[in-house]
Parts: sequence; structure tokens; C-alpha cells
Amino acid sequence: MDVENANCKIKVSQCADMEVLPIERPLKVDVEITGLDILIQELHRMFSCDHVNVQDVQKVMLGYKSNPKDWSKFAKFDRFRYTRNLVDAGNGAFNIMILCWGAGHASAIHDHADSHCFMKLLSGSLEEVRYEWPENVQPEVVKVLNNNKSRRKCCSESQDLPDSVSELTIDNPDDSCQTESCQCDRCQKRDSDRCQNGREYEEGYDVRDMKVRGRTRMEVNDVCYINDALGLHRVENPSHVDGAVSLHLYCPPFDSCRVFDARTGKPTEVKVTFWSMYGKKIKRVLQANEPADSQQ
Ligand code: 2CO
Ligand code: FE2
Repeated sequence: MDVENANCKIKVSQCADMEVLPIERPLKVDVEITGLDILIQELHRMFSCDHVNVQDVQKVMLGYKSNPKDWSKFAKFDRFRYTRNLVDAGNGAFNIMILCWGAGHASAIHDHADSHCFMKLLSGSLEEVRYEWPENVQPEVVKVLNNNKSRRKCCSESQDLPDSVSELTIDNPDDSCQTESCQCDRCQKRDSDRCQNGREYEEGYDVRDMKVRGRTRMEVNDVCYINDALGLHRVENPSHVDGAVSLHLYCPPFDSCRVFDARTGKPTEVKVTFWSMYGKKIKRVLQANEPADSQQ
């Protein structure tokens, strides 16, 4: 099974035979969806079946042409960060929300908690940057896929890593040196950079720069899809002036995910929250032990 036919009614790691193939060719849109309420109805109809094809969801989302009259009641912005506004709880099988991105607002690098994420741009423009998972924080689905790949080599191209090394591996910008004890020029520079960056580096998290897999500029009505097998991402409104609005569908819904430090790759579990539900702003009281910034 490939990702296009993957069943997005179930978590990504349960689609065990799914290959990591991003959907790159343009999809033919053969449906016309005449309003947001019709789109939501159609999604309810699709998700009432046991098997929901990833590509079919993308097609109906593409079939809807954004009209602010449909969604402006849900589009609530904050001055400081992007907001998540619940539109429909999808009978518990999926959820639909509108995200509002003020000028320059961005998410952290994050995963999608083993769910399928569909995203359609309704207004403005957004840049999506995809990242590889840090070497030591692979999700289950990626571990399974990687088992089939050939083992990587150490600095000397001919030298296979001894079995014990896999436990000690650290990540490295050029992706070829794997041992802590290696004394080649690149590794010596790596060690000296570590000492010079003025702070303790996190034990076990030394990717420093998360590896970028690709960038996509989204324009109004574009739809993109991501799941944990395809990597991590960060989304940003690149405009210094205009806001952006996007429509997201997550299946299954999730209320926490992991964010990743862009320098070290260290993950932190965060709760995801709503700024408004069904058009009504949420009144929230922060708990004493709750981090103030609980969005990605
Ligand atoms: N996943 C992020 C969120 O739900 C938005 S980035 O696009 O998937 O807050
Ligand atoms: Fe996301």
C-alpha cells in the first residue's frame, strides 16, 4: 500500500505497509464543493466508512474554493501567535479547524502524533518546511521502514560500523561520521563546535541543525498532506504585513504532540489547545504548572 491509498481512519503506524512516498503529482480535481458547510458534510460522509483514502480527502479539500464568507466567523487572530479554532469535531473520528497566522507567525518544528494531517490554504500564503526526524527520536513507523535500508558506514567508506556503535551514534551535518571517538577533521571540528557554543549540549541530542527535507510555498486553495512517516514540519507566514488562514483536518484527532528544538532536535511533548470553538473564544485559566506556550 502506498501513502495515496493509506487509510487515514487509522493511525499512521497502523498502516504498517505504507511506503514513504509524498504525493507530488498534481491531483485532478473532479469534484466541486460549493461551500465550507458542504465540504464538512462531504467529509462526514467519507469518514463514516471504515476505509478513507488519503488521496480522496485531498481531492474533496481541493474541490472547495475558499470564500471568506464561509469561514470568517471562525478566523480569530491573536497578536502574538497563531491560533487554532475548532470548526467541527467530526464525531470523534477526525477534527477540522481553522488556523490563523498573523504576519510573521510560525509554528515550532513538530510531529503529528501519529495522525494524518491535511492542510488547505484559505487566505494569504504560508511556507511549509519539512524536516527529517532526529536520528535518535524515530517514530515507530519510520523505524520499521528504516530496517529495510542498508546499514550506514563510518568515516572510512569501506569500514562497516561495529554492532555496538549503533547505541552511541550521534548525528552529524554531513551524515557520514557516526562514532563518538572518531578523530577525523570533521569530527574534531564537531567536538570543538560543541565546546564553543557556550552551553552544555543536551546529552544524546546533538543534531544541532534539523535536516531540511524540502520547502513548499502554499498559495490560496493549495492542499498539502503530512504524517509522521513523511517527516516533521514547521509552518510560517512569511508576510510581514498580511495574515494567513488555513483549514486543517486531523485524523485521528490528537490533543498533544511533540515539538523539536531547532538546534538540538530535543523533543518536548506539548498539549495543543484551541483559541476558539465553533466561533466562540475559549476562556482559559493557566494552571500553575502549565507552560504558557502550549501551541506548536
Ligand atoms: N500541526 C499544527 C497545529 O495543529 C499546524 S501546522 O500544520 O499542520 O497546530
Ligand atoms: Fe503541523
